Amino acid sequence: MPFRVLPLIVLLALCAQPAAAQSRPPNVVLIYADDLGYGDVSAYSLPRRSSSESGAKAGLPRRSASEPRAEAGLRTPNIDRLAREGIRFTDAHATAATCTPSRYAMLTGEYAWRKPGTGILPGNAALIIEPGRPTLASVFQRAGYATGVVGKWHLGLGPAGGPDWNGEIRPGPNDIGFDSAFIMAATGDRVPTVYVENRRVVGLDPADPITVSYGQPLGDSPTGRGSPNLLKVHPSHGHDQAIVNGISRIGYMTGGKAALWTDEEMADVFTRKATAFIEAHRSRPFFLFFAPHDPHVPRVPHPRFAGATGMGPRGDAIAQLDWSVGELLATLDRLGLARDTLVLFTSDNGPVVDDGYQDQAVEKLGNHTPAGPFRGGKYSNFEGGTRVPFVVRWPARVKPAVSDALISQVDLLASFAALAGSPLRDPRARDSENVLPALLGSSKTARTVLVEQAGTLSLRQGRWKYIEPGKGPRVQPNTNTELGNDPEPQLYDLATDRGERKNLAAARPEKVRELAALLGGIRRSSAQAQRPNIVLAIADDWSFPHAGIYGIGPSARRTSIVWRAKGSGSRTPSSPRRRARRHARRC
Ligand code: NG6
Ligand code: CA
Repeated sequence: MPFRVLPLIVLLALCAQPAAAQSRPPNVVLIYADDLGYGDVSAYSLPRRSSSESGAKAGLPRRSASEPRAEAGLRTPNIDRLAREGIRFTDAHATAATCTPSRYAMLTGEYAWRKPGTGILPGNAALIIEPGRPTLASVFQRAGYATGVVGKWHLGLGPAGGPDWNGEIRPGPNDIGFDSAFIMAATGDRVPTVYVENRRVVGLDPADPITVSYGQPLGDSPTGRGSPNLLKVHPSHGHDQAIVNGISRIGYMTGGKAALWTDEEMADVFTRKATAFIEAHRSRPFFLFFAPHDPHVPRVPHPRFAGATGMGPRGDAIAQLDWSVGELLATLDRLGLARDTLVLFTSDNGPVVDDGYQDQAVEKLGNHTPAGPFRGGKYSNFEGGTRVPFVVRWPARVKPAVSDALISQVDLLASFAALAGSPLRDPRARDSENVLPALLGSSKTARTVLVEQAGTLSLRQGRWKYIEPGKGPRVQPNTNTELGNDPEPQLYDLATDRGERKNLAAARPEKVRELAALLGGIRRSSAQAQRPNIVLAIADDWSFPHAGIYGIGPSARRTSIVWRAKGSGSRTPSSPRRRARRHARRC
């Protein structure tokens, strides 16, 4: 080889490699904890604080030693590592204060309150995401990613009427963009207590078919209500129907004995599946939606976590969750994928202490504040309902920081679509805003307004929070949650009152009116309203065209009408839109 050619080849090879590496989009791992509060992560309860957390911007005194802090027992070193190496967001929100609506909105880009039937689902509900609409998974799939979901689903399965647990379960995650799925149908406290892999119940013996009922009890199978002596974990409220693994649940179930899960092994099973997915797809871009069940009830962590925190099963389940996160991070490190993988850690709603089982969560809480400095928790209109831990790490692109940008999980669809290079243009995903610059740290701001969903709707705009009047109870006595319902409007200035203690509605009626009107506008906006219709009317002569304009009816206001006369040199009518509207009204 001539001497002159060699450096050229080396140079070309050097140039080619980084180019190829750069052109590969990042892997994305979305870790979605269940019922984990803002204050449950030690990076949030013992933080390097942002200006808004320290009160510096608002001119507040720094937090005093007497304010709540996580006690030494509850540490989340792996989630903290993500926060240290990435961006820790302080004003990021689940879209709702419970699971199903949060997951629905995050996956579809549509606020769940727009769609009836998206409340907390029973375990035998039909799939509530219609195949064909864009989802978090389908945008990655379209961009050539391998896509997978592991963990809690709670978005229903099967057609109207629910799934056939003994046959093929369709439609499900595989029909809305996931190449592979290993899930539980609903929650740990709801039957059926089995895993579903792609379209089948795992380990089902056809000779022992599953029957599920959310109405009548099935035969004379023991229940928590009738046979409390069979229980190792007792309910505190509800949860007194089918008994599986010594724990009574919501709903009745018979059969499927070989397929029943063991709660103590669930985190291991899901974590193994998640790390296997990463391993299997190490050589191509992948999107993994990893949705652990911890620390949702029933809290039955593996015995190796028993006593890990001194806070009883709730604390130990959080330690287990942190371990799962650590396993995923270690897998990325081992495979050399960490640098080019965006890991996003967050939670589906705020925290709850007693959610229906006598698991010592209340007794062993000590001075721990699961919702951090915020009021309320799961089920609540107050910030504790939706403001959750939210951390983004992507070593190749994202510099460690703390961000106060206002973000909702509903934004992940548009943002990840932009990240994957397949921008979203479907009006059904209209509530999703592309906040990628904030997620990657190049912008300090994201949304200007955000709707929070619990018993009623709230609107966030900058420092302001408006909670619309609601008829529900102020407190849920079973869970001891301040729900934030009030027949009067509520207005809080979160810059000076993040704990939502001082209702300013009476003092600032104009602000209440402004925010109520804004919320009303968002509520009324529809998919069609986002995109105008366009009618191109071409007149053959000067008579009004009868075809095309007829039938617009109520859509006339959002219809742009382009009026042209046929042929060159002819005049066009002076006010085509007004004439068209007048005509549409007559029709
Ligand atoms: C409630 C359950 C609660 C939990 C919740 C759903 C009772 C009394 N309470 O109805 O235990 O399962 O539903 O939680 O049944 S979520 O995180 O999936 O939204
Ligand atoms: Ca939840």
